[in-house]
Amino acid sequence: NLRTHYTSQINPEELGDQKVTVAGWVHEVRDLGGICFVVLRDREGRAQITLVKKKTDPELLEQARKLVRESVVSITGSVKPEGKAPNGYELIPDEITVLNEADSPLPMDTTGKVEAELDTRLDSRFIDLRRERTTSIFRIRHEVLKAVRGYLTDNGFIETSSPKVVATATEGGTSLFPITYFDREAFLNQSPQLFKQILMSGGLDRVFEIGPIFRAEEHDTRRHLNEATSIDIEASFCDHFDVMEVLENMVAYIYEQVIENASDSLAVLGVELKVPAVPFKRVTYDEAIEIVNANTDEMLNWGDDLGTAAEHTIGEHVFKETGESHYFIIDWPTEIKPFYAMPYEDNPILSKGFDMMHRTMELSSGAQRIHIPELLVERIESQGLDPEGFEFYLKAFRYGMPPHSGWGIGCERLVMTMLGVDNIRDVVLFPRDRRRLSP
Ligand code: ATP
Ligand code: AMO
Repeated sequence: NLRTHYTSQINPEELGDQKVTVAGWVHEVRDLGGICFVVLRDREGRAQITLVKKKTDPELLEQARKLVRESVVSITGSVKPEGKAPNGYELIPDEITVLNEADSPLPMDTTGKVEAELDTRLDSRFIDLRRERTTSIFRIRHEVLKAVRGYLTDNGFIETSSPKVVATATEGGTSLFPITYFDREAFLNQSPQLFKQILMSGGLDRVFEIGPIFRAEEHDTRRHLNEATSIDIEASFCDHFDVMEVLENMVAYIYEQVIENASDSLAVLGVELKVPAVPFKRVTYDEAIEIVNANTDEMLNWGDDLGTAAEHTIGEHVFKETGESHYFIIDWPTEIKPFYAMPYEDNPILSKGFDMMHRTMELSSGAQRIHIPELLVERIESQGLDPEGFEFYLKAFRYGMPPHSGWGIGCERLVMTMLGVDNIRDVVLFPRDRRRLSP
């Protein structure tokens, strides 16, 4: 047996004097002459292995003293209560097996004494993950995705998957990664958009997907990735306000679940979470423009898109007013929303598209969609796109397409804003950006 217990599973009251086997990395060897301490680290914590010179087989003691930091070992010993050791116990070892010896020096420091640059950490992610701080982020990400699946499943959504190799663009703004698909040109998908809409014609009624999206964003920012994880939903017989409710309630639920299930990880990161209050404030596009024009030198005209600086101004304004970081911007000009966003029937220059914002950045976009094929063709053309390329999509609208709505939220932006992380790369195990294609 290479392991019988995680270090955190050993209760000295229960297991006192019993034999256990722990396995993990050599965190530290402290040789004080008469006594030698080895600290073993596994995913769940640390254990102290104590070797008293007078009471230990000299060969075993010598082996312990020579352990190389960060090597992988399996150690069998008996449990002894010890108030000063991590988890209140120490192990008196019978046997130490080195499973894989680490080279030295290490590519980066693991003790947290020296804070390595992000690039260094990403180059050696396997070592970076041995730091509690880094692991905590990915434990929280797991809780976030678990909460998403739970929330959406409980609300009648079916989990689906759409192809990532596609023939057309969906999100006009950003560019595509072309790939070779046998003898044809193809692209990596920017969004499940067209497919999740087709599923509405299929009658799946409420679907969600958690999957990669690819965007050939040229710029190098703290909040853009070239490969991101998108959480998407689509729901039939709903308007945009209905799916906005799903979104805000889901976000509040995610925060609750993270607080409930990942309090240790939050503590490691020094983050005190507050569940966002629902409903989130709804700011209209017109109000957003007014806020920017009243509070900054920037003069926005009706019809302009909101840039990064404008988003910050609006975010701060809403935060001052409500004490909340999350809010919606609704009633956007139809012209600056994607072709699939439904214009208001009584005022078609405005669309039923919305953005869900965090004080610091956009988190999500969504809309009620156009379900009328003639109007959809008109909108595709007016955005300078060729409806012919969308035939596989348009076909689904001609044989019984219900009114429907949906949204997409970036998982990484959700996690980074939750944890107050500055750089999106910190919340991705192996980020893809302009410069980084490996590991
Ligand atoms: P879209 O949904 O339009 O494809 P997005 O989801 O990537 O964009 P963001 O990137 O958050 O949304 O864009 C928010 C705003 O920030 C946009 O109005 C955009 O013009 C602006 N923006 C995007 N990239 C940069 C950049 N590198 N520097 C400054 N502003 C930027
Ligand atoms: P949008 O293009 O706004 O909308 O994308 C939705 C959300 O996905 C995240 N996101 C990104 N995160 C990191 N790096 C990127 N390059 C990146 N691009 C997008 C953001 C963004 O708010 N089809 C629509 C959604 C819909 O209407 O259902 C769409 O893709 O958090």
